[in-house]
Amino acid sequence: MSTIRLDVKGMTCQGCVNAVTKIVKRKDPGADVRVDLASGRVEATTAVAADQLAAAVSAGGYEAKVAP
Ligand SMILES: [Cu+2]
Repeated sequence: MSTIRLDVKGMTCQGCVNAVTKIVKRKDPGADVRVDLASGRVEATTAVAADQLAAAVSAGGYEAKVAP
C-alpha cells in the first residue's frame, strides 16, 4: 500500500466526487480514497499504481493525471 495523488479535472459536484471514488474503489475495494472537490486533488491509499488509477478515472470521463 502506498499513498498516491491524482490531479483530476472535470469534477463539479458531490456526484462527481462519488463517481471518482467509485472508480478508484472498483480498481481496489480496499482503497482509502479522499477527494478534494475544490482543488481537484484525489488522494488514495492503495496497492494499485497511480498511473493505472489515473487511466481508470480518465476512462470514466474525467481528465486525470498523476500529481507530481
Ligand atoms: Cu458532478
